[in-house]
Amino acid sequence: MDKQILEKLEVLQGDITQLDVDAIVNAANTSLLGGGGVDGAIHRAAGPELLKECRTLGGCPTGEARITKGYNLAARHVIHTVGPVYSGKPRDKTLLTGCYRNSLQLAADNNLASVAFPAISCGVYGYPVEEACQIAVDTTCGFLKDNPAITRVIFMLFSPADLKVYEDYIRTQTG
Ligand code: AR6
Repeated sequence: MDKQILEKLEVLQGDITQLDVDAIVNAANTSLLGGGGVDGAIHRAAGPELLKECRTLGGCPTGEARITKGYNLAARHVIHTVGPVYSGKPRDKTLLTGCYRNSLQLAADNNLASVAFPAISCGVYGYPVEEACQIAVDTTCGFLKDNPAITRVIFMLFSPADLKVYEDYIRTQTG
């Protein structure tokens, strides 16, 4: 992988709601009306105005993404994407790739330079983090090659174990 592209990636552990970036990505469901996990945390931190705007969007199909303002978050925007429920079928990868690509496309369309992703689908949707990590990193690097205006992509992992998976995979790409 191109070194200049990899230098735009950061892998951190913690709470994505605390990040001061142009957009944080939410691992939502097709209703876009909130839920548990990172979705619940983002809605709590952003405040009720976020749900109000989400109600106007009419949901979002799996693999696609929608953008809202960030309200009480430090992040200026929230990009809501809907990951697949893991089934072990090839379509999982297509859909998860779509989540990353479509989220980054929205960032580019809105002239955003910094974007932070959680491990989409790796919580209640059951995607194995080793597989999801490769999709996240490969899709992001591919997108950044053609979209130099995005200068910083953070992968914000909640657990030390997930952090290590990302760090190890990115290390294999730098060699
Ligand atoms: N910051 C960063 N990562 C987090 C945070 C946080 N504050 N909280 C949880 N995670 P999940 P999914 C991690 O279940 O699998 C919701 O109810 C978590 O440890 O939030 O895509 C939606 O409404 C895991 O690694 O999302 C949907 O119904 C990752 O975020 C459904 O869950 C994703 O876990 C979506 O399921």
